[in-house]
Amino acid sequence: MSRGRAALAGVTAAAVAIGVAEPVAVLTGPRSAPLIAVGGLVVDVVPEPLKQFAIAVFGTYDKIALLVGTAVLLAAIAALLGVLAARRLLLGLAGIAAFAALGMASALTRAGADALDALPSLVGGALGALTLWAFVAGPLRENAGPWTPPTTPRPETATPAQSGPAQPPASAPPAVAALARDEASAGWEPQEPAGDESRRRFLRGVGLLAGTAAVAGLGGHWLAGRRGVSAAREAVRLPTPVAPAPPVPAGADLSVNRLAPFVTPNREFYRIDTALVVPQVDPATWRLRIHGRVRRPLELSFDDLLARPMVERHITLACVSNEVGGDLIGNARWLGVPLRELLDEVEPEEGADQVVGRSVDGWTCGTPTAVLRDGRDALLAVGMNGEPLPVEHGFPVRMVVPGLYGYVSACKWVTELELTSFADFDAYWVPRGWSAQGPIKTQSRIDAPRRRDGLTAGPVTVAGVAWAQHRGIRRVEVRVDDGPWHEATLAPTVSVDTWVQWSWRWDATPGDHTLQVRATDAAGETQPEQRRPVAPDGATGWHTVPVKVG
Ligand SMILES: Nc1nc2c(c(=O)[nH]1)N[C@H]1C(S)=C(S)[C@@H](COP(=O)(O)O)O[C@H]1N2
Ligand SMILES: [Mo]
Repeated sequence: MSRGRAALAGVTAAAVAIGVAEPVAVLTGPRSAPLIAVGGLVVDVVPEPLKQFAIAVFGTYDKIALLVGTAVLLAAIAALLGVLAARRLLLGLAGIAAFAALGMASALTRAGADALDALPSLVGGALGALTLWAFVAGPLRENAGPWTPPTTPRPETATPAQSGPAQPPASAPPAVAALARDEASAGWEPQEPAGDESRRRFLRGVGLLAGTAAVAGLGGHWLAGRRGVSAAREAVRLPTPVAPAPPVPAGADLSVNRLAPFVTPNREFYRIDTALVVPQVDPATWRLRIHGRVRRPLELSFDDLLARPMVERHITLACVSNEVGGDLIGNARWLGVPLRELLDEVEPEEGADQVVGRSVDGWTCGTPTAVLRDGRDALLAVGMNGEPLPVEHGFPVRMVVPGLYGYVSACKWVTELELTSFADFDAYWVPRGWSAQGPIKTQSRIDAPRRRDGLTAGPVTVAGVAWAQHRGIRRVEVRVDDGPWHEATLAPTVSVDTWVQWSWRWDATPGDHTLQVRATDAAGETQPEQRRPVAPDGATGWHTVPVKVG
């Protein structure tokens, strides 16, 4: 078997393994599919700098990049396994078994996994191994005899000694000629078909099996998608809040071209999480357990939650991984139950200084109990901008806490609140090098003009947003080319928990210039010039934008 064929056989076997696992995963849940399960394990174990690199390079496409990367790596290894198998079949089969075991182990170690989650990798591995065997030693192997005895009658008078393959008429087209030759040789040498026949059978096998893998994979994926919760989400009727959101003041939106809108539409809201497949949580079976160091543990259904008085608030959510000038920030109108009220009911014990939010997928965040009870509008949210939470933003229920980065507070698909202490428990990102405490740092961003925008000399509107959630913004200043600072005009905003838009009229002169912005919070604290990276507790520095004026 040539190396090329052996490699192709290996890749086909891997494709079969991954493809047929998909329809099985329709039964056991998308997170048990081998590619997703292993990818999820990779997300949890890759070193933080690499993850940062992925976020920086691929932006929010890091997940697709991870899956494509995993697939490419897998194909390379599978090709190698094919070559290995051609020499010693057992080695190739052992390689496939090792991969199946990895897939099974990954699926079984995910949060909330049960024994059935091993099934997709098991079935995939078995059929992948069967495929490899078929190519290397089974019916699809090189020089294997035909599957069914040839029906072509032998040429009447021919004997192996005196007659070669029958010759087609000289005028026959090449395909017919090839066919004639094949049939003849099949008739003559059942154990040793000509190289052409063998190659054709090999390629037919590859095509058929790869096609089956693709159909099974895509079909399974599609079916799994139909089992999602979008219908359940559409059926949710959100209650009217007893405390509606204060209206957005006229003028909060400066409506400058390229400036982020005051309220971020759900479709444009940034998304950050460790979930390779969006958890599909059925509100009918959803439960929230509030437990741990409390005197009166509480369990709520979705209907219990909806029956409670709801408040609606604009709150600006920000990610700790947001670089200076970055867009991992958004402002929405959230509808939910105040977490303060729920905590009052369960009566936390003294010293239970941390509330751990736990998602259905096992992700955790740790929020200071004191912050949740200090009177701010920390919400157990069910609505976002007038709709049930979008599935990727945590449907049916998530946390939203003004003033804290998402990684310590904004648990999506939340199913548990556990009262504990910071001394006793580290949430997901803490052992990975991020600070246990994550108050949002004061920041400001220039949205208009953008980097290297071509501008014409004369008046130019410089505009952007600034935020210091739960403290509020007092002042925003802009400067050009390290010149004097100019105070920008602040648009009205809803509350200290939301960002604020600002603008400044610049009389631009021809040439290359640098615009810079800095904000001061309501306590009089100005954001520091010193640039610090996002880890461990949020970037600092002034957003700087080079522009060209013609
Ligand atoms: N279950 C779960 N919730 C999560 C996360 C996660 O990885 N899993 N990431 C958090 C982080 S880091 C941020 S910044 C916010 C982002 O919320 P969004 O995706 O709705 O913008 O969600 C938080 N909630
Ligand atoms: Mo984040």
